[in-house]
Amino acid sequence: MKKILALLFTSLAITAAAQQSGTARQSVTIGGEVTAPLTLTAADLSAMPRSTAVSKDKQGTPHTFSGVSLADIFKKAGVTTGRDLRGDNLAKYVLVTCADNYQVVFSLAELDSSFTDRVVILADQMEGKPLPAGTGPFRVIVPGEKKPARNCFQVTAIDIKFAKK
Ligand SMILES: Nc1nc2c(c(=O)[nH]1)N[C@H]1C(S)=C(S)[C@@H](COP(=O)(O)O)O[C@H]1N2
Ligand SMILES: [Mo]
Repeated sequence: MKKILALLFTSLAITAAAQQSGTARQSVTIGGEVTAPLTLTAADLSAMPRSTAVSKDKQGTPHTFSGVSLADIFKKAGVTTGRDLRGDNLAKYVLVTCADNYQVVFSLAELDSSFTDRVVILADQMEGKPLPAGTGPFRVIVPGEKKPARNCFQVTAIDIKFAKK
């Protein structure tokens, strides 16, 4: 019995440690108001068109990130974009969830190329290398913001939701 408890405790501790260091999830799910829910791995992302985004860190130092634009991910998942992003669809928002349960939202329109030229990406590299320890494997990068609080790291899920009542 003691052995079983010890084993159970060890496995729980390992799971917790993996979650802390971000090694638990090596994929991002795209769900909610989509026609084709996706689970994207690093290999899936590397097969998609690449985009870059420059953003300053908390210290004010700029970094160049690369990955796949949320717009291209949304195209693949079947999210309403462009001409279809009107009427009730303007009440849709994007909820990004991270391994530490940090969450940020965007309105769908603020990520759409028919509304803005700003390209928000799901980055898997910084300065051409995998993301620094504890911030990968995937990080949302929002260029042009005054602070990097929405550059959420260890992203596990991106869900499209409807705010409309
Ligand atoms: N998953 C996750 N992402 C996060 C945070 C967090 O607590 N959890 N903090 C945010 C905040 S408040 C800031 S200021 C930046 C810090 O990023 P930097 O280390 O690149 O400056 O990360 C953002 N991304
Ligand atoms: Mo912050």
